[in-house]
Amino acid sequence: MPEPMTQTFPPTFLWGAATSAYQIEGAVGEDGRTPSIWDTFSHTPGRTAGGETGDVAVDHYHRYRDDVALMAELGLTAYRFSVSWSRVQPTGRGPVVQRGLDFYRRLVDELLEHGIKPALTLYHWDLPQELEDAGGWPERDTAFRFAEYARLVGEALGDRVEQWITLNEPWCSAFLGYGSGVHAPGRTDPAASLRAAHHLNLGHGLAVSALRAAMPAHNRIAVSLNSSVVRPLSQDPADLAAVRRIDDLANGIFHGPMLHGAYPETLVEATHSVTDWSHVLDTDVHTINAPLDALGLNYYTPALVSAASGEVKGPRPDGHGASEHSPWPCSDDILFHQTPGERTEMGWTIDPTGLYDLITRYTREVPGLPLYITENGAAYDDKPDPDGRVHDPERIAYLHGHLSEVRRAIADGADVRGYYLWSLMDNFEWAYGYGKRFGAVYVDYASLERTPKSSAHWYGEAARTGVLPPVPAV
Ligand code: IFM
Repeated sequence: MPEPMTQTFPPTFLWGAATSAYQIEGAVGEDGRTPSIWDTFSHTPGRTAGGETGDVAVDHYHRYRDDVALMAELGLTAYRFSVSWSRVQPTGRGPVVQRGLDFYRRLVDELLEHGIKPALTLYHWDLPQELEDAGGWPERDTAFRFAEYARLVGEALGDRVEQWITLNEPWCSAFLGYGSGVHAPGRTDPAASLRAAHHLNLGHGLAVSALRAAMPAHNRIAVSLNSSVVRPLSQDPADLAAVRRIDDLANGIFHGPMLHGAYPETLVEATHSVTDWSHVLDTDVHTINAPLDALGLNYYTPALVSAASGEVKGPRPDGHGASEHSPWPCSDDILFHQTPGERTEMGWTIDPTGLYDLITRYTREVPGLPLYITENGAAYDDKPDPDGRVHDPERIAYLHGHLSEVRRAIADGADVRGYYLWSLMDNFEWAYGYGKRFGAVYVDYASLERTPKSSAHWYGEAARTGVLPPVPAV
């Protein structure tokens, strides 16, 4: 029986997969690359599960041709990857290393030859270590270094890449990197995390202008935000106020200046005990508010919060890793709760309606700005069968549920132009090491052999037909 029309996507819809440099490339010491903060962090005892690092990762640096061929075989029409800053501009300043850029030229050419549209992310968390040694994102100069790097990459690849993304999930860079310390560089200073957030914003705005000056005018520039869907535990005014605070710290702090030209006043008030915001200079917000061509949304799970009654001590789980230090500045009076329902291997509750809510929120807030789902996916404990095949019906159900919500939002008027599954293949999941498998393609970490899981075939069929195939019975 044919699927209902509601499962049919627009013919121009992009069916992509996403990855990032440090999570897949390996080859950390080759062709002039120098350490990024993630090399330093992962090599620091106790920072990642089992002391695992991205030294080899899934060796994409050497296997990119096969990986692109596999994407094409599956039927994907788009691929989102990130550039390793310390591979193309090792110290974070000065001239580029052509050998580093050549890798991305070859990758992009290979994608184009296979009819796959590249989407290039400039920064997916791997700051050159020398820039961290000079102060990192809490330092204003890092924003200017980022813009310079953006210009260099724009000049080199702007002729063949049309879709550009400045930052991936700046919330994680600022608040997991400098607040809770579960991500590189592992600092735990609330004031530094707020300064980092501003300088990431400023770097984004400066990079947009630098890219526009360096690239053909038809190229499209976006940012990928992991905008949280924050829900209240109850309708109690104190819980609703908790939602507003977390929404400011998760979302408003980025989309405020980027999309609306101002930081939320409530954010500035709520954080006055750790910063007076004097690091924000008069013209900064105007710079950050550079017009965009699209917005990338990354979504995994919603947050459920309430006001804490009584004194709260110790770490409170918010789904972002275990730390004695909260990534949420000035929010010790707020509790995070586990949303009821089935969970993925990350412990993240599966709630596709959150994706619909996110899309419709931005459709309302920035009407006319095209949206892309630049990440969505799930980790499961996938294992090959004795016949070598990898069946992951849970991931198929997850993808079906979320893509159905994307389709529903489109039917309700949202301009969603594409979807990038996280992730193309199993890879280095940051502080969790290789223990969490997000891939549609299984990677045997001993042999580095790739095996498409059943979800890869399911997703490939969706990409080839533009229609969501049914979910197979388990
Ligand atoms: O693996 C990460 C990715 O690097 C950024 N977004 C979330 C993914 C899953 O945790």
